[in-house]
Amino acid sequence: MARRLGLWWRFVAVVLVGLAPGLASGRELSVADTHVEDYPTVQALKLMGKLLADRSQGRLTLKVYHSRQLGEEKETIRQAQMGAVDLVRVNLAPFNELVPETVVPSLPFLFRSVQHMHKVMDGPLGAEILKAFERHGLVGLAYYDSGARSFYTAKKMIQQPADLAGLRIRVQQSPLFMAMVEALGAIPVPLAYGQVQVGLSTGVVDGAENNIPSYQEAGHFRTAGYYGLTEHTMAPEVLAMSKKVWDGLSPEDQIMIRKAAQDSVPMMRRWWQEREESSRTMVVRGGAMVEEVDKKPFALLMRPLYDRFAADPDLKDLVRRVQAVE
Ligand code: GTR
Repeated sequence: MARRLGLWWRFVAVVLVGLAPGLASGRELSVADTHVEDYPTVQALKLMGKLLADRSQGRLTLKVYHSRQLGEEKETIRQAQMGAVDLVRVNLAPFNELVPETVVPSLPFLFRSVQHMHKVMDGPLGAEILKAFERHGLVGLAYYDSGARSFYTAKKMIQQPADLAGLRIRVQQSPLFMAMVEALGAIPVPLAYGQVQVGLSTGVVDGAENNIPSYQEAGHFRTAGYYGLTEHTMAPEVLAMSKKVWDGLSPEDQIMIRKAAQDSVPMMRRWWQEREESSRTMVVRGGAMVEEVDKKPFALLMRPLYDRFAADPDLKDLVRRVQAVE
């Protein structure tokens, strides 16, 4: 009898050990971000991971691959489409060719203020643009702040469009961004983010455009010390998931993931504001000059891009609806 019981317990133990990994092992989702670990987007992803782990009792976790560990943005987008990486945090610009709707919030001088941008992107129009990702193998989850992008060069302060004439300006890999620079009389040089610092220090490019936190984080301010606040676009960041992976999840897990992404947004915005201030202080302390600029002549020259890049009636209508948001 005792021997039979002993065998029984041994059987139970083997079955439990066999089941344990299945029970305990949840799902570790991977997410790629180009920025360094202390950057607000990466911090927000870590917060999202914490929310996910807490709410699923450790069954769903997020492994954040920051600092371009999985490659440049365009590569990580392709990886996500294939399901090789589960999520990507990327700026809207590298999506411009793939998801035409992303062109609209990237258009120059579209948003009147950060408040206007938040109102649009937090509302039905932002949701409509996130939904558009699904036709391209991705599921849009949330937007993160990215401030406004401005021009900086190694040679001179950009105060008016004429200052850009003939300069080689690095842009994101987006036809719209190339055209923006062309419209101002400069020569666009599309480069991945990770190549910009070398481009600036070797003189392959004379300048670039970005928000102040990226200008500081990537060290561009050391070589290109003139930053003129043109604030020509406020294209936000986006967090998207591989549709292949998404479709394999239960509806409960899908809801939990979307909610954790969106719940990381308010903190991200606070961190973003703080980072904009601290980065500005750091670049100025590091010797860079940051100056206000009259934006009107820039906006005027870039205006024809609306007809060119939002010629499609649906995109034109989306532009109109964005502008109508009070
Ligand atoms: C940053 C953005 C990155 C990347 C980079 C760039 O502002 O956060 O995702 O798009 O700009 O210029 O490539």
